[in-house]
Amino acid sequence: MPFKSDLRWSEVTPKSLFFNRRQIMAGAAGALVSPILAGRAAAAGFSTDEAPNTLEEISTYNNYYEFGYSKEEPSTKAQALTIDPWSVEIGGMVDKPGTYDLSDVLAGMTIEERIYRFRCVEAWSMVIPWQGFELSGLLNKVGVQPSAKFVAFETLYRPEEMPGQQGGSFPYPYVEGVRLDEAMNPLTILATGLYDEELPKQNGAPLRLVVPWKYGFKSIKAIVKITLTDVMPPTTWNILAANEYGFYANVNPGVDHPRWSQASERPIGGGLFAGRKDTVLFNGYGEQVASLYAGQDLTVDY
Ligand SMILES: Nc1nc2c(c(=O)[nH]1)N[C@H]1C(S)=C(S)[C@@H](COP(=O)(O)O)O[C@H]1N2
Ligand SMILES: [Mo]
Repeated sequence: MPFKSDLRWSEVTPKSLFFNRRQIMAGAAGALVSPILAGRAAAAGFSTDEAPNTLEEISTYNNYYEFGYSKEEPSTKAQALTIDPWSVEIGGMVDKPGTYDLSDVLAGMTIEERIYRFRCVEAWSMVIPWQGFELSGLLNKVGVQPSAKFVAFETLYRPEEMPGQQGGSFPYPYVEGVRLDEAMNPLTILATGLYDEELPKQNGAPLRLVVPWKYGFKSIKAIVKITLTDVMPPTTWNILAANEYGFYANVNPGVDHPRWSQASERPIGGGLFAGRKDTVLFNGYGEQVASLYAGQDLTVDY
């Protein structure tokens, strides 16, 4: 039974972890309850009933190369990032292009909790209780033109606050993209929060993509630009190593990374002696998304 309609993180988190989390929250300076949560609606059957990782795990084990290559650096270094004011340039094949203030992006969007499995291409995984809204809601608001086939995303480029962007060989800004039908799938969200709090900066505040059936690198952080286009957009990891990271990046235990197996994964926080678990096609979301790839060879379109 992977899906339940009405579970909240507080119900699926073991009590001990819950209290632990409360203590962490109490100690977190400046943790503000997001006003947009007032409009929260129940997630209609999209959340897993698996126990989420702790806030500490989710916010201290990160991939965010703009703040360093290690898992630990983003949780401290990202705190220097200015996320208010924030605007998102939405353009390309849309009826209402423009530079939208974050509050205009959020206007009319329904913020929901979505407890999703999250699988990194490096073969670790977590369960994360996001708050966010369906990307389709925003795309419908700006009006997608019939010619559009893909949605491209870009992360903030601000080297003075993102030390990883100062020099080096990594091509910034980080860019990502999905096909329009993938973008419109109700599982695809723009996340604004975690555990009923504002999204930590290291997790991509104030706005990051979450596509739970794809490897984590698709879930681009700190989005400042969204472009509707009719050509498959470039994506950062594909630019870096096309034979290792494809455009689709669907979680698939049957298609190994050239340098390691994708057949299993290491759940973060499982403890020293916790075993690996088998990775599931489309990260377990096949019922919702397998039809998007009917007729495609997933070993070619990896
Ligand atoms: N801008 C940006 N977005 C990014 C990354 C990054 O380095 N820069 N890393 C990606 C990778 S590889 C993963 S696994 C996830 C990690 O998200 P998390 O730190 O919230 O778990 O973010 C993705 N989004
Ligand atoms: Mo990743």
